[in-house]
Amino acid sequence: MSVQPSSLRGRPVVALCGGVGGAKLALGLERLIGADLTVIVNTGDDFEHLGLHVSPDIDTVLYTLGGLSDIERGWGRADETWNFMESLGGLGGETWFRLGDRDLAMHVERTRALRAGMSLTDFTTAMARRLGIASRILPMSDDRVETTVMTADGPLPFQRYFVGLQCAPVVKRLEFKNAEHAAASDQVLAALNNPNLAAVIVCPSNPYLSVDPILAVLDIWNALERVTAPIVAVSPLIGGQAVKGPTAKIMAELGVPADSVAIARHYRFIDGLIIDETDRGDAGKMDMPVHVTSTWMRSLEDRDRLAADCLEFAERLATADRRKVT
Ligand code: FO1
Repeated sequence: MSVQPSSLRGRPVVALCGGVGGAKLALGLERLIGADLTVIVNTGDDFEHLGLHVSPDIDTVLYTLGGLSDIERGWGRADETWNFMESLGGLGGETWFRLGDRDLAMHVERTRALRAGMSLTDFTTAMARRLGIASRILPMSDDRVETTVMTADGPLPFQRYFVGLQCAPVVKRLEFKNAEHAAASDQVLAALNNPNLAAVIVCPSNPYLSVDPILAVLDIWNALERVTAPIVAVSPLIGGQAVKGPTAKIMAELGVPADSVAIARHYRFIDGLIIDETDRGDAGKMDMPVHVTSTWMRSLEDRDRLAADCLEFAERLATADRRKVT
């Protein structure tokens, strides 16, 4: 496994994370620094489905770090069976959003806990502990924030757009309903306000669908503005394409070039960007320090190596007067 840079050892790190792509890096960070890591997860995708509270990105992070995830799909649990879905379909129920038999247990238990008055933060913390995860996994807020995709065909709730319509409608803009009123939890604020904080890592999640909802929570944005530790993002694009998901399609629809330069402009609050070797030619076009490495996480070793790269880059930014570093 990769080695953590010496000056950061034992110091806390915060990662901002969406679902599948981001969780891969969160796993590398968890393996590298364990209990020193806090992952703040997007909950703009959460919705009530079949009477259950579903938190897709939180579950993706929990299953990935807990070693239960389906590597191929990226979401849901490994060794899944679909008896519930098949039976539901047979009864004429809704099957457009698939809940596997094993996964169902999480949604049932979460719904029961929330209805009994437990916060999403406490529930997620309890599940992380149960799954043997050393890092803290925190929802961005315990208040509901609803990502709504404003499309050429009208407004769509996130999962209707993402799963139901397979991201086909043309995106005009995104709305994060209630984000300005949603409070960050005490745990999220404590992690970001920690004076010993070594780095904030923005995982290679979709900036528009998965990271922006986190930034739209005013408490989090304000806390990030006060952070003095380096804030480093990993571009989700490799050669103008995301490894998975609609990032490039959405950028094109929003009239933004699908490249790392646009990602750097979008993340105006960061101190440095990590881009893939394929995009090395973009490094000189950005007015911020850039680190070029392989960002494609195919193996566990790739996740470990990119996690170590993020921390090393943050360490260099903290000590090297934030000059251009490639
Ligand atoms: N993604 C799909 O493409 N199809 C599904 O049927 C689906 C079901 C699902 C159930 C639970 C869960 O935690 C995630 C699920 N996802 C599914 C993934 C999810 O829609 C997306 O990965 C995120 O919301 C985007 O980050």
